[in-house]
Amino acid sequence: MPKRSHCPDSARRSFLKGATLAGAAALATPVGATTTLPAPRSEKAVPPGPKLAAAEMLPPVKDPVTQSTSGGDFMVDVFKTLDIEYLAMNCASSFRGLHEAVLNHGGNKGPEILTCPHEEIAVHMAQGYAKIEGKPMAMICHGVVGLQHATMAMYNAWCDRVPVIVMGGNIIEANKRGPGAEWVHSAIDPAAIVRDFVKWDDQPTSLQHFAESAVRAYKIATTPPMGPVMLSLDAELQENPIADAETLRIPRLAKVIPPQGDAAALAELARMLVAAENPVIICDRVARTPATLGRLVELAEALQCAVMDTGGRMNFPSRHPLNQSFRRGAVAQADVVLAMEMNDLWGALNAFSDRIVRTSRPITRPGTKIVTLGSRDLYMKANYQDFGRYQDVDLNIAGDAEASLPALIEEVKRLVDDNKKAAFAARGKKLGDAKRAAIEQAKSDATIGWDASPITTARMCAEVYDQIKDEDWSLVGTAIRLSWPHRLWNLDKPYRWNGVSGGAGVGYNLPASVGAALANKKHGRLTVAFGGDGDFMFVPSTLWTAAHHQIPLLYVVHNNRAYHQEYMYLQAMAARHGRGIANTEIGTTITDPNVDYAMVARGFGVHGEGPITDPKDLAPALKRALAVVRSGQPALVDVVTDPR
Ligand SMILES: Cc1ncc(C[n+]2csc(CCOP(=O)(O)OP(=O)(O)O)c2C)c(N)n1
Ligand SMILES: [Mg+2]
Repeated sequence: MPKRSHCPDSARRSFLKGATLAGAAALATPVGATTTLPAPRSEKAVPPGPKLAAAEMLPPVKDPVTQSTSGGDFMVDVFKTLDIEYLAMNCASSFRGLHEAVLNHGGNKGPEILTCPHEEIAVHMAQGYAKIEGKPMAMICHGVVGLQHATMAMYNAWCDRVPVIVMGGNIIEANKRGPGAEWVHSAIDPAAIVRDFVKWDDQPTSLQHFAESAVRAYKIATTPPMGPVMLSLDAELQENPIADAETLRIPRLAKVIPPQGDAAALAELARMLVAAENPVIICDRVARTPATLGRLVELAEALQCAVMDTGGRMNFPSRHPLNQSFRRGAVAQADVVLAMEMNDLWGALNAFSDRIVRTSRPITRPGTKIVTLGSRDLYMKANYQDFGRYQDVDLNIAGDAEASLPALIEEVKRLVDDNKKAAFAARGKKLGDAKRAAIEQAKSDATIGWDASPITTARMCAEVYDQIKDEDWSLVGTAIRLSWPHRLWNLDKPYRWNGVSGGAGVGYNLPASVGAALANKKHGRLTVAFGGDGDFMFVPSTLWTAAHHQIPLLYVVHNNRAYHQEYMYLQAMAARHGRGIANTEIGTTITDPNVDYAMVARGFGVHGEGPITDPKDLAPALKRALAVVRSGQPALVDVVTDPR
C-alpha cells in the first residue's frame, strides 16, 4: 500500500504561522491603503477574522503520515466483484479517495479510469458501451456540479433503458467540509436532481452499507427494464482508514433472470398470430443479448410475417426478406400486430402531423388486434413524459420480450401445420418481393444527385460502406434522419447497430459512439459512426478522450452547417404564418464562421480529413482515415452536405 502524502507537522505549523501573520497584517491595514497586489491565497489558507480565531483554537492535529487502508480500497474491492471494466470520470476532490484507491489499490484495472472532459461525455460513453458490451460501465462525478453536467446524458440513458452505474462524491458531515468549494459542492440529497430519471439511488453511510448498495445498484440497473442508478459517496467514507475490516462482507450478485410473459398469454398470442391473415411484428428495444437476432428471425420465418424494426436495438437483419421496416404500409395491412419493447407504441401505430395544426390518425385499419409484450410498464415514473401517448391494446403481456421469445416461438411452431406452412410461404414470398423492390428503390433513390457538390447523404453513406463492408464492422451512430445505412447496408449481426439516444438529447452521438467503439475494440471490430455537426458542437472534447485512450473509431461528421431539424421546423412555422423563410437561418445555422471539424479534431490529437465538398475527394479521404482507424486510433472525416 503506497503512503498517502501529508504535510509533515513542521510544514503545517509554519503554514499556519504564515497565515496568522498575513491575517494580522490584513486586519491592521485600512481598506484601499495597500499598493501591492495580495499574494495568491491557497484555497486552504485560513482567512482573517473570526475564522482565524477558530483556527488558532484548533487542538493540535497529529496527521497520520501513513494510512495502510482506505474506505476507497474496499469500494474498489466491491467493484472488482461486479466485473466493472471502466470508470469514466472528470476528476474531482469529492472522490479523490476513491480515485486514488482505483489507481493504487486496484492497479487501474477492473475498473480502469477513462478521463473525460465533461460528465455528459462520461455518461454517454457508458450508454454506448453498454449497448455493445451488454453490461454497465461506472462513472463518477463531482458532488453537485459534476452531477449537474451529467444529468442530460443520464436522462438519455433512462429513456433508452440502458444501465449506467453513476456515482458522485459528497461530504455529508457539515463539520468535515472545508470552507468554500466543499460547501457549495455538498448537498443533503445530491441525487434529488436526477431521481426522476434513475431507477434507484442511495447514499451509503458505512462501508458495509456501500457494499450492499453497490451490489443492489448493479442488480437493479441490469434487471429489465434497465436504467441508470446513482450512488452518492461520502468523501470521509472513501478517505478514512477501514475501521471494521474484519466484519465487512461483500454480498454476492446472482445473475438476474428477467421475467418471462405469462405462459397462457403467450399461447393465446401464438394462436392469434398463427390465425391472422397479415400478422406484423414491430420491435424496438427487444435485443438485450446477441441471442435475440436469431430468435426474431426464427419467429418471423415460422410465421412468414412482416417485421418492422424501429431501430432501438439491433433486432432484425436489415436485408432479411421479411424486414419491411421502411414500408409503413405493412402496418396498415395488419390484422394482428405484435409490438415488443416499444419506446413509443402510439407513434408506431398512428400518423401525426404538426405542420398546420397538430393532427393524427391511426394507420392500422379498424379491428386490428394489438398485442404488446414488454417490460416497460414494470417500472415507470411520472414526471418526465417518456412513455408516449396511451394506446388501446387487446392483449397486454407484461414480461421481458427477449426472455419470452423461446416459449412464444415454440407455441407458434406447434400450431403451424403443413396447410398453414404453404399459405405462409405464399405470404412470405410476397413480402420478399416487396423487400427486393424496396431495396431497388432505395438504390435508385440513392443515386439522385450522386455527383452533386456539396455531397448527398446517400453518397456519403455509400462511400463509407464501400470501404468497410468486407470487414467486421459495427455502426454505432447515425445523424438525425440518416436512414441510408438501414435501407442499404447489410446489418446482419448483433453488433452491427446499437440504437439511438433514447431521450433525443443532442450531444449523445459522439460520446456514445466512442463508448461503443471502446467496447468493440477488444473484439477487433471496425467501428464507424455518423453524427450531426450540431451534435458535435455540444461535446467536441470527446475526441480528446478517444485519442488519449486510443479508441479506434471512424467518425463522419454529417456537416449540413445547421441544426437542420430545427431549421426546417422554423421554415415550416414561418410558412404557416405567411411570413416567408428569409429570417429562418437566424439561430438555426452554424455558419459565419464555418467550423473546420478536421482542424478541431487535429487539435485534440485525432486524425482529421476535410472539409470534403467534392464527392470525388471522399473515397481517398476515407481511405486515409480508415488506415488510421485500423492502426488503433480514432479519425474524423468532415463531409459537407449543405451549400452554405
Ligand atoms: C440538448 C438538446 N438541445 C436542443 C435540442 C433540439 N434539437 C433537436 S434536433 C437539433 C439539431 C441538431 O443538429 P445536428 O446534430 O447538426 O443535426 P441536423 O438536424 O442538422 O441533422 C436540435 C438543436 C435537443 N433535442 N437537445
Ligand atoms: Mg447539422
